[in-house]
Amino acid sequence: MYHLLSGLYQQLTRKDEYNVLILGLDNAGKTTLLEKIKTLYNPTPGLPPDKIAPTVGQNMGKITLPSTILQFWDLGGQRDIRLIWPRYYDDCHAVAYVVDAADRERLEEGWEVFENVLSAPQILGVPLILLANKQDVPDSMTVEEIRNHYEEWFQRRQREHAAEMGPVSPTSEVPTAERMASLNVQGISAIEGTGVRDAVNWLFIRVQNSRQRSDH
Ligand SMILES: Nc1nc2c(ncn2[C@@H]2O[C@H](COP(=O)(O)OP(=O)(O)O)[C@@H](O)[C@H]2O)c(=O)[nH]1
Ligand SMILES: [Mg+2]
Repeated sequence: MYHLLSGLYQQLTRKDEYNVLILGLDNAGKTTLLEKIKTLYNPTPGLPPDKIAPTVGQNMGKITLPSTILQFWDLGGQRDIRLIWPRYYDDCHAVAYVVDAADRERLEEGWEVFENVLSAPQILGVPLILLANKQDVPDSMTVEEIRNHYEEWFQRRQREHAAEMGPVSPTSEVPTAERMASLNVQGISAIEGTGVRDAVNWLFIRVQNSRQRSDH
């Protein structure tokens, strides 16, 4: 009887855990975002922005939602730390890619790294949101501008590749092109918290949907 009841209890209180990777260049605002998510969703607040040092290694934060735990992984964004990102791809259920919408100079570098993430086979079927951070900065780029900038960069890169490869275009580019058409871009301010709940909700809904699809 005890086993039956405890089994039932476990069934009713079961929470599925999902790993969400927060990726992007260093200084994009990944750690600030993670701490803001902790502050918004957990009883004990995350670190305030002035206590956040550049990330070496990883930071992790868990939040509890209805029948779900989202586990956010903020991996460092510096060049040599980026080499370890692929080790996390196998166990990842969603990706939030953060760009600094106020730093036009590093946007292209950000797209190159983004493209690298997208081209990983483990990431192909995984829900992905692009976060245009620092919307509170007065001359930061809007969601629309960020999307256009990425599309232009992507098309330019395609043309350069095509020129290098000759008339046969590489088929491996197709999934990326499709993905771009359905790419979800969300404006946020990790410091002020604007847009952060919307982004977390989107991730929550999408990981649940992909669970339902893989259940049968
Ligand atoms: N104005 C503004 N600054 C931000 C925002 N998010 C992060 N920052 C600042 O950007 C810098 C880098 O942030 P951090 O979270 O360490 O970036 P990370 O390297 O991607 O983890 C810090 O000075 C943050 O205070 C934001 O939404 N608005
Ligand atoms: Mg960091």
